[in-house]
Amino acid sequence: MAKDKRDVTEAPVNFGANLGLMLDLYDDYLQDPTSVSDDLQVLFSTIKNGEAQVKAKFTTDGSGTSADDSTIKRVMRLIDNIRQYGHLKADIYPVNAPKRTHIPKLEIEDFNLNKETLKNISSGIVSDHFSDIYDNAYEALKRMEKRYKGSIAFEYNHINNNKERTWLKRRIETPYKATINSDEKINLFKTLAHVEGFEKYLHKNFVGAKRFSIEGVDTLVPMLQHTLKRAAQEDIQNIQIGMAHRGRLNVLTHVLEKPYEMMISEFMHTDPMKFLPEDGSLKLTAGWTGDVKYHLGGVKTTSSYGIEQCISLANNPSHLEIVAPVVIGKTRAAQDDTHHAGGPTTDFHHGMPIIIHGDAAYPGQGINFETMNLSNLNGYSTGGALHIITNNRIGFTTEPIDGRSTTYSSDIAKGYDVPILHVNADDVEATIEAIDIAMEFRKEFHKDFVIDLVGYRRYGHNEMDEPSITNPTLYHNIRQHDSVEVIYGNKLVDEGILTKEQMSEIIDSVQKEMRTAQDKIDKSDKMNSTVMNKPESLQLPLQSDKKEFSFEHLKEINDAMLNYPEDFQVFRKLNKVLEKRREPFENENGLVDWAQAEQLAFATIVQDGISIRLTGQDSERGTFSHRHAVLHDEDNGNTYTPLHHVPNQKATFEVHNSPLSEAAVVGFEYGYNVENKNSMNIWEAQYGDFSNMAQMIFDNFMSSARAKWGERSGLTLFLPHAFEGQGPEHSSARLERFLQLAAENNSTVVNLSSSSNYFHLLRAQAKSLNTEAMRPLIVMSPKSLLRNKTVAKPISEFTTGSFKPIIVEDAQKAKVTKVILASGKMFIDLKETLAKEPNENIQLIAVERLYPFPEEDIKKALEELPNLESVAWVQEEPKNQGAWLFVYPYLKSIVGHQYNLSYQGRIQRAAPAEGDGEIHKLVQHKIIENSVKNN
Ligand SMILES: Cc1ncc(C[n+]2csc(CCOP(=O)(O)OP(=O)(O)O)c2C)c(N)n1
Repeated sequence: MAKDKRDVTEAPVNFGANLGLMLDLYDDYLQDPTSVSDDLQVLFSTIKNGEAQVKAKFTTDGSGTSADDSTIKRVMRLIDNIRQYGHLKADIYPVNAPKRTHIPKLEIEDFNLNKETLKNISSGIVSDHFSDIYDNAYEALKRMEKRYKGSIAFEYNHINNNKERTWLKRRIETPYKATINSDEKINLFKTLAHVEGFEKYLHKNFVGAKRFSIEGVDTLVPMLQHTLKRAAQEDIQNIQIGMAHRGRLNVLTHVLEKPYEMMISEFMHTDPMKFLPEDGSLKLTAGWTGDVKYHLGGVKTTSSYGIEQCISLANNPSHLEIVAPVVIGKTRAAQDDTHHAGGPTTDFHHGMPIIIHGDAAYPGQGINFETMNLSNLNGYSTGGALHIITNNRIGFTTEPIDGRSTTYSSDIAKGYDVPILHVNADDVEATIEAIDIAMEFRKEFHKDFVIDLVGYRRYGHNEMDEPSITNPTLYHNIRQHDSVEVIYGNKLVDEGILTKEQMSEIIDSVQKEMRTAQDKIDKSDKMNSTVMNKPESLQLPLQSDKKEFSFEHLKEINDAMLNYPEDFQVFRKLNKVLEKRREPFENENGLVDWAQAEQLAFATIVQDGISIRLTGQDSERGTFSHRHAVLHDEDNGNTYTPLHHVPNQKATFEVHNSPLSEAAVVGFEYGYNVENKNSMNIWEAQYGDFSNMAQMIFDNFMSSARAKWGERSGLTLFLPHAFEGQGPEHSSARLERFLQLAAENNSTVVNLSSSSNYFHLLRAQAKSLNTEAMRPLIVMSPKSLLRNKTVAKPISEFTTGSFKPIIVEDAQKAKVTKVILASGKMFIDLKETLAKEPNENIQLIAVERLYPFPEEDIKKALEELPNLESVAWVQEEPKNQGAWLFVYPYLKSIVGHQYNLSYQGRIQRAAPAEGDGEIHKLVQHKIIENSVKNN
C-alpha cells in the first residue's frame, strides 16, 4: 500500500559524543524511556543502579575505575569517527585509490589510545551489538575497523530517521555470517566467466564493434541475479530495470536470458529474431526505423529464481539517465490495481525498480534529483528503487576531478535520506552482501537504496577509443590489473573450492559455448531491407468514438458527482460554482463549460473500464481554479474526490498535485502508460511553456519510441496555451515544436474551441488506448476560454456527436468570398468579433486538429463556396512560431492558384509575446481588425 504518512522522527542522538552526554541521556531515559533512541533503550535497560553503573557498563571489571572519563570519551569519539568517516579509508577501489587528505582521525593512536588501555574496556562501549561477542573494546574496535574500512563502505549518518539509522547500524555491525556455500561460490565464478567470456568473444571476433563492455564492473550481473533471487523470496514478480549503454548487452543476455545466437546475430547484421525462444518467454518489440543494439530492451518471463517473474529492461535513448523516471512509472503501473471504482490500490511487493547509473552521469544529470524526489510521494512511490552506480570512475575521457564537486558520485542521494553503500567491484561476495542489505532495507522501510559499485573501465569509452591518449597513468594501472574472473577464481582455488584446471576449463567452455552459438547463424542471411513503413494501424488519424449517451445517463453521472456525503462541508463559495453544473440539465440555456465537459468525459471513460491518472502542478484544483477534482471540507480539511463516486464505475480515477518538476513527472506518466496501456495518463503543465523542461521525453520517447522500438504510448498532455497578455512565457506552449515532431501519424495535436469537442476528443483518445492505433495526444488547453460562454456548449452536443477536426461556422455559402482559418483562442476572438460586427462575406472555420492536418475536410469546406476568392490563416503566435510554417505547405496545396492565401498574425519574433498586457491588447486587436477585412 502507498504510505499515507511519512515517518519523520526526531533527529538522531549522537551516540558517541561523550560520557557526560550518556549520563544525561540516562537521566532522560529514567524519566521517559521512549525519549532516547531504540539502541540506547536496549543498552540502558540492562543497567540497574544509576550513574555509577553507566560508567561501569563501559569498563571490563564493572568497577567503573579501570578507564577514566577522558579515556571513555576518546574511545567513543574514535568509534563515532569510524562510523561516520570510515568510508574515506575503506578498501573500495580496485585500482588507483584516490589520495585523500584532511581525513578525520580514524586510528587508535590518533586518540592517544593503545591496545592495553582498550583491552581493559568492555566491548559494549564500541557497539551494543558486540557486547556478547568480543572480550574487550580492542577486539571490538578491530572488528569495527574491518567492517567500516573494508570492501564495503557505509554511509548512513546523513539519514534523519532514527529508526532507519538504528536498523542500518545493527545490520552493519552485527557480525555478518556469509551464507554463500561452495556450490554458490562456484556458480558465482561461472557467472563471472560467462560475463567476461561474452565480452572477450565479441572483442576478438568483432574487432572494433561498439559494445560498451561491462569489464571492470562485471559483478553487476551476479548482483542483478542475486537481486532477482531475493525478490523472488519476497514474491516480487515484476522487476523493471533501467540502464544506459555500459554493460547493457551483458545484462540482456545474462539477466534477460536473450540467447547468445541473437546477440551475435546483431553483430553479424543477420536476423536475430530467428533465434527468439519459441516458448514466448522473451518479448522483444521493434520499430520500423529501429535503433542501435545497446539501446534495446525486452521483457523476459523466467522461473530461474524460484517463482515466475517478469523482468523488463526498458528501451533507452542515448540521453543518459532520462530513462530513470520512465522505469519508476512503469513499476508503479505494475504495482497499481486500477480495475475497480475509486482510486487505485498499490502493492509495493508486486514490482520493484532497479536503476543502473553511470558515475559521471548520476550526479551530472538533474533528472536523477527529480526522480529521487518522487520516491516518497503518495502518487509516485514504488516502495523503494534499487540504484546501482556502475562506477568506473571515468565519464568518456573525463575524470571525477573535472566531473563533479562531491567526494562520491552518489552524494546527491544524501539529500533524500537514502542509505549509500560503496562496494569494491573486485570483491564479489561483498557485492552480494550489499544487495542483501539493500533488499532487507527495502522490505523494512520501502525506501530507495544506493549501491555505488566501484570498479574501473577495461577499455576506452567504447572499444574503438584509445583511453591512454587522455588517461595514460590510469590505464597503465588498469592494464596491469587482473580481471575479477581471475581474482575470484584464484580466491576459490586458494580456498580449495576449485582447482586451477577446473578454473581454466570453465573459462574455455564459455568460448566454446559462444562459438557453437555463432556456428548456428547463417552469414548470408543479411538484413538489408530498406522497407521501413509505419504499421497499418497508424494509417488513419485518431478515430472518433460514436457512442451516444442518453440525457438521463449524463444527468445521473452529473448528479452523483454533486452529491457529497452528509458530513462533508464543501467550501461555501466553491459550492455555488459547482452547483452551476446542474444548469445544463435543468435549463435549456444552460451550458457545459470546459471543466464540466472534462469531468463528464472522465466519468464516462471510467464507466467504460479505462482508468485515468491525471497529474501536474496543482492539477487537483487546476491552476486556473476550474477543475476542483478534489474537494476539501472547509471545517476539517478532509478530502472528497467526486470522480471516485461515479455510478457503475469500472476503473479507477486518480489525480495528483505533482512536485515542481516536468521532465521526471512526464517521464513517469509515459512509463506508466507504456506498462499499463489501459490507463489514460494525462500530464498537465502549469502553463504550457514549462513543458520544454520535459523536451527530452517528448523527443526521445513520446514522439519517436514507436518508430525506434515499437513502444506504444497514449500519453496525453494538457498544455495551457493562449496569448492573453501574460507576457512572453505564459502565452505559448510552443505548438510549433509539437508540430515539428509530428510525422507518420505518431501523435494528435489539437487546439480546441468547443467544450463538446473536448469531451468527444478525450473519449476518442481513451477508446484508442491498448489498441494498435493508440498514440500521444497533445492538447493546447485553454486559460481564459475555460470560462468562456462561446466555448461552453449545450448538453445536446454531448449526448450525440463525435470529435470534429474542423468546425465550420454557419454562413450563406454563395455570399462568402473569404475563408478565415484559426484555432483555439484566436478562433474564439474572431468569432466573437464577427458576432458583434457580422460580415456575410466571411466564412470562419475552426481548425481544431492541427495534426494530422485535416486537409481533406478543409478542401471539402472550400469546395462548397462558389464565390471564394481568398483564404487567410490567422494565428496569435509570431509568424516563425505557432502553426503557420507547418500548415503553409498543406494550405498552399489546397488553394493552389485558385485562391489567394494570406497570413495574419504577429510578425517574426524572438520572444513569443509582448511583455506588456496593454500592448498585447493593441497587437491582438490589430490582427483581428486586419483579418476580418474583406480580402
Ligand atoms: C545527456 C547526455 N549527455 C552526453 C552524452 C554523451 N555521453 C555518452 S556516454 C558519456 C560518458 C558517461 O560516463 P558515465 O556516466 O560515467 O558512464 P560510463 O560510460 O563511464 O559507464 C557521455 C558524456 C549522453 N549520452 N547523454
